[in-house]
Amino acid sequence: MANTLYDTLFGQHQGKTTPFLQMENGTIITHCDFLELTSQYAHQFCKMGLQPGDRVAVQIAKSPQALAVYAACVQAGLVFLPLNTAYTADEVSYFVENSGARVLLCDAKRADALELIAKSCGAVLETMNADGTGSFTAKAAENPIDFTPVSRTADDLAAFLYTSGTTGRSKGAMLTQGNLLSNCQALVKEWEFTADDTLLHALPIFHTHGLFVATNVSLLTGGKVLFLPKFDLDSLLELMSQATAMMGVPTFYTRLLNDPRFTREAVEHMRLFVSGSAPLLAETHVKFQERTGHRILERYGMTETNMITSNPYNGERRAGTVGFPLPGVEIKITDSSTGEELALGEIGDIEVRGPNVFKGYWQMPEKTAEELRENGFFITGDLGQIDEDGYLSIVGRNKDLIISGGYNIYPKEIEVLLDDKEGVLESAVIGVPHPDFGETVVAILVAEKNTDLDLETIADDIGSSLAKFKHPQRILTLPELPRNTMGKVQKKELREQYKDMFVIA
Ligand code: MLC
Ligand code: AMP
Repeated sequence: MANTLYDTLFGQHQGKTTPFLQMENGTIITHCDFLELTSQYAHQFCKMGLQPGDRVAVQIAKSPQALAVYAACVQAGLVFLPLNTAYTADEVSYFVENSGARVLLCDAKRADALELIAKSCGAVLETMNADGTGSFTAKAAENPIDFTPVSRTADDLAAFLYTSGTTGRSKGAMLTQGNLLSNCQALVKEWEFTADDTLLHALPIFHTHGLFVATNVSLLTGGKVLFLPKFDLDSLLELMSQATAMMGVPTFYTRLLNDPRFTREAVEHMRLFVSGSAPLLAETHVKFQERTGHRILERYGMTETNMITSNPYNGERRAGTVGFPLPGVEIKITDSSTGEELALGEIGDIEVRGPNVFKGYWQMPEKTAEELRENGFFITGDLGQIDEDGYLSIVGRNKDLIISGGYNIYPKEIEVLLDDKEGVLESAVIGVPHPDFGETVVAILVAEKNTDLDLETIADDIGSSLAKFKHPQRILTLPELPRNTMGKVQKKELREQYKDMFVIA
């Protein structure tokens, strides 16, 4: 039996000395170098007693070694579980425990904070630092540089990505080999990626966009990746001339446009700019074209579904829309209350079905059943509309979610912490427009009778258990929250009230 994901993304490059990753300082990691590391890591996981299907949780900086851990998991049939490096120990603890991970890889600087957590969850803690050193890599260095991939089917799990929920509890989205493979195959075709491409990669590799879209597409074609540790405007501008394509969240594009060095000449070699993970303002789209002559290609995806739709590579890339379903993917717009399909042009729930759609949430059959219908359609929680030419537009969300700089933040998770603070009667966390991050977090508190809230202390308290990007940028108080006749808090009203809070005049 084969391991198709491994063979197709990685194994096909066996023995090739072609460049895979080019680091900021010019260092090249060839496909062959990369696969040798991968095999050594796969051996190491086996030595640690891991069996196919076991979860490997990693909270490590973006590096070639970190990427090789992903590849090693695929090769050894393990489930890769990457975690945002901004997560606090409290947050990591939940993921390790919930997933039952057998290993937790982290930076040595975090080892003290995470050692006990790993132990209490029955996971072994090993370190891997931003420069690739660490206890895991040191142990793996003596291992053989080849490893026979463990047999896997398309239905076997390849990764867990945690996505927060409206109840405040994160859910582990189970992604199969088939989900990942079908999606990058579709994208390579749609976006015409070839081995001649050089992708400018400044996204994190703990999310779908940077890992399964950007990296898998490059692995499938054998193209080169300019692998930046993170988004840095200067590096991006410097390396742009060597690239042919870039993928980013809208913040990448607004930041580039705010820099006068970003000119038509600076993008002469580029053939494609892709945007996704958050709404791209039509205004950004237009400004980008005026400045560079390129039309950004906007696509739409989710952790649970990988990529769903894309504007056409050849054909009109329509601002404010996310294009058409990818080959093999079906979408429909349905009535939220009845589930019935709506007519063209009507606004309703976006549902999606196809080989890209995940298997369900780890150990949450009820949650899975709520969102993944028996007929295979997944209810995205996004509201959309399909126009007469077939273009999908996302017009809103049927889920209480804030997307800040491409990171998802679920208000409920913050409200639960705020409501717990002394003197707080209730809270509402909302997203308001932000010039850099698209949206940002604002918390509104109602104090208990005759209580003065110490907002600074509250911010500090909740901050210690939440990743920085989730911290409210402002905390305000109101005598009461607006409610409808059913008693439901009217967040729409609050969002309207505070929509100009961060707008630059
Ligand atoms: C960083 N900070 C953020 C933030 N990122 N705050 C709010 N929202 C964010 N997204 C905060 C840090 O905590 C820090 O706070 C300060 O900003 C500077 O940190 P930084 O690391 O220097 O930030 P910066 O490099 O400017 O990062 C911004 C960014 C980054 C937009 C480049 O967030 C990013 O790479 N986002 C991409 C997210 C992504 O890949 N999403 C894909 C999800 S997949 P302080 O207080 O310490 O100064 C998905 C499916 C799909 O959604 O369709 O793709
Ligand atoms: P995540 O759960 O992190 O995978 O985020 C998925 C969510 O990001 C989707 O449900 C959408 O709400 C949003 N999203 C992704 N791509 C786009 C896009 N191009 N435009 C608007 N929203 C998007």
